[in-house]
Amino acid sequence: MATILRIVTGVLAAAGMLAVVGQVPADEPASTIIRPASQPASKPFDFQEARNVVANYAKKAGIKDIQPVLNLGNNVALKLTLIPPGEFVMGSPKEEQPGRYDWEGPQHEVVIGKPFYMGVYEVTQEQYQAIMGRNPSNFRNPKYPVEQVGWEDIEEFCKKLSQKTEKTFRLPTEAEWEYACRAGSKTRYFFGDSAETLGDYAWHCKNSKITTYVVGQKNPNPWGLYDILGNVWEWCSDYFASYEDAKQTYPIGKADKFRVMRGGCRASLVTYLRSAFREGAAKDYSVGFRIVMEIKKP
Ligand SMILES: [Ca+2]
Repeated sequence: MATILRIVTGVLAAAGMLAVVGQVPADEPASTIIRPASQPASKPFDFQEARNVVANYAKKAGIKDIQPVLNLGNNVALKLTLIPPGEFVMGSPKEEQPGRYDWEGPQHEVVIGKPFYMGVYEVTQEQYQAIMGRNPSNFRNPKYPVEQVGWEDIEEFCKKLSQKTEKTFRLPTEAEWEYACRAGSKTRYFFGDSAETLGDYAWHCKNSKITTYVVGQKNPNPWGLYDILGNVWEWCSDYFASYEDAKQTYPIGKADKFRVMRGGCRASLVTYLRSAFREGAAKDYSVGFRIVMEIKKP
């Protein structure tokens, strides 16, 4: 994986495309923005505390459904959870060694101005089959995450899913993904700095026997997201780009054919499962994904 990223970064540098452009900021009132990033680094965001933050935000914003479940037909469900808006510090500090790459920095404050729903699990094979009528995965089980999926396949998946449900589905931006993964933590992993307990939360090279697993078997992060680290890599909507000159509100990578994927996978080193770790690959590279459902008017 690191080889892929080095190639990507080299191409970007050669093309002079290391800048990051920002999207138009939302006009979300500042009063609705919570600041989980203010949690001290030594105290990762607690699960109950996170639930309270979500419940309080939902009440204030008039959002009735914190964990909607959509029916995709044939007894296939899609469960999502509310991620409230907030601010966080994206990227890792230079001292986050071993395994840190320069493109994880510089750290920068990011505002996620709007709430969104995110898939509680990676998209599974039965969900993908229900929407796309096909299943490209190598490790086959309806409840395993779908893999062997390219970035453009997901565009098609989101379009079809949006049409079927009359909602708006898309990939998370890289900033949304890291914000959701960190869940208020500033530590290497959302549960702390040590990889000793990583196996309680994630499938990775040391415990997976290199296969994928039924989603949701490990402990979730404080927002209630399962397998956000490990199992399968998760595509983000962004192009792979440097954080230099990154805009702070709704950052999104500058156009190029390489896209970002996050979270590491069943075969990854533990350092690849750090919250700040970034990987880039061509759009037809085959991994997995997790989706976002937009909230129009919170
Ligand atoms: Ca994952």
